[in-house]
Formats: sequence, C-alpha cells, structure tokens
Amino acid sequence: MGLFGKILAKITGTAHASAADWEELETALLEADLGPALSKKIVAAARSEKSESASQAIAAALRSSLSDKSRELSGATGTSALLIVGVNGTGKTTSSAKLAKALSDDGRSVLLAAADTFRAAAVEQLRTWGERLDIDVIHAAANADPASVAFDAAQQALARKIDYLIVDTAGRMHTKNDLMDQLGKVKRVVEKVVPVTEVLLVIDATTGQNGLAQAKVFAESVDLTGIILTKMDGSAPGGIALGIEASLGIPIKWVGTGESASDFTPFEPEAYIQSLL
Ligand SMILES: Nc1nc2c(ncn2[C@@H]2O[C@H](COP(=O)(O)OP(=O)(O)O)[C@@H](O)[C@H]2O)c(=O)[nH]1
Ligand SMILES: [Mg+2]
Repeated sequence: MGLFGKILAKITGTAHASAADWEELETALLEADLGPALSKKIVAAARSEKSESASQAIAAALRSSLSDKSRELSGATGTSALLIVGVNGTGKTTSSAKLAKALSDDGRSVLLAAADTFRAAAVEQLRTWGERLDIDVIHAAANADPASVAFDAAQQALARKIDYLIVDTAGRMHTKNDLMDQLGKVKRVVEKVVPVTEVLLVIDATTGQNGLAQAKVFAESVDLTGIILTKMDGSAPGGIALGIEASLGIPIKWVGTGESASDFTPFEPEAYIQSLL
C-alpha cells in the first residue's frame, strides 16, 4: 500500500468521511512532503467527489500537479552541453557520472568536465567515476577557474565530436550571489562553443521542504530545464517530487535510487502516482 493507501481505504470505504478523516488525509499529504498549498488542493479535490471516487479524484489532482513539459533530455545536432547544478551534498557529482553512464549505454559519446574546482576531493571523485566508467574527465588543478575548465572541456567536446558534455559544477561559495555569478559565467563561456541544452538542478529528496526552498533559489537565478531527484531509495516519502513540480513547473527528468552508477532511472509520472496511492 502506498503512502496514502491506509487513509484512502478509510475514506473510500465509508459513506461519509468525517472531518477527522479529511484532516488525517491532509496530515498524510503534508508528511509526504507535498507542502501545505498542494495538500489543501488535493483534499479539496477529494472532498468535492463522492466517497467512492475520492481516490480517483486524488489521483487526478496529483496528476494535474505534475508538469506537462517534456521529460526527454534535449540535445542539439552536434555537441550539447548539460550543466549539473545544486547545493553541495545533493548528489551532483554522482548524478553527473550516472547520467554519463546512461547516455553512454544508450550509444552516445560523452565527456565529463570537473568544474567544481573549489574542492580537490570533488575533482578526484569525478575522475574516479570517469576511470570506473571509462569516460574521459576534463579537469584542472584545484582552485583553477571553473569557467576556464568548462570552456576547455567544451572546446575538446566540439573537436572530438562528442554528443554530450556533462559539466559538474560547484554547490557552495561565500555567498549565494557568488555562486549564481559563477554558474552564469560557466554557462556563458560554454555557450560560446556549444549550446547548453539542459541546466539540471539536483535535489536531495531526503531534505524535504528545504530541498524545495533551494530549488526556488536556483530557479530565480538560472533557467533550469529539469530536475534530478536523488536519494529516492532512502527514507524520503517522495512527495517532494509533486511539491517541486506543482510550485516550480520544472519537470523531474531523472531519479537517483542509490550510490552506484546504475541506480538512476527516468522519472515516470504514472508509476510515481501509483506508488503514492
Ligand atoms: N542513497 C543514495 N545516495 C546518493 C544518491 N546520489 C548521491 N548519493 C550520495 O550522496 C553523497 C553526496 O553525493 P555527491 O555526488 O558527492 O554530491 P555533490 O556534493 O552534490 O556533488 C555521496 O555519498 C553519494 O554517494 C542516491 O540517489 N541515493
Ligand atoms: Mg560534487
């Protein structure tokens, strides 16, 4: 039984769900990280229906809260650059490697760029992934300018006729403005060489509403094209996916479900809704 299964069974089974039942449903939705506005909307949708169809009404409300934008990864003819952005620890580096593997398994040529030059360990981490996956990683010495690493990588990707350049970026700097300026600069220099077809924000599902707040900050500063939702294998109730799409309208494109390279799947809206119910 999914997250709301128990309370749904209760509401659906009775002729008249009580006020307490509706409250219980709203609490269950809040606990699942849907956020207050969306939880209220879904309860209202369910209450407007007869009890027998309450679960269909909820499914419909959940479905309509998801983004209707394409979840396909967009690419250009020739080389496309994908920027991976987000707060430290959310899973940017791991997701960059996972995405590289997914595209490579799909027959595409891939190059990785280690543009989080603020921590030597971050560069090493991506290089280790590259060795393991047999995918080249463009890197520079620690503390090099991230934009120059990205620019160099873009030139190499173009010269080598690579399909996808995946740029792993830094997640923290002195101030939010520094970070956003840096991301803007990385994007601009890459665009001088190849089109940036995706800016993917990585969100850690276990951070709940805090992850949503982070997403809003990034969405205000950079044009995000999609989300990679990580750590969906953990204790996260997973409702955050709905909260994000309902409030930002940015489609979740990929989901991380573990620490190994193959723990990565495209987001399937219908299967996701069924798992919640
Ligand atoms: N369980 C789980 N762990 C993950 C997932 N994605 C990343 N991690 C772990 O989260 C930690 C931070 O990941 P990292 O890629 O270094 O984050 P970054 O700072 O954003 O680059 C690492 O220990 C990863 O193995 C996921 O989908 N599931
Ligand atoms: Mg990293």
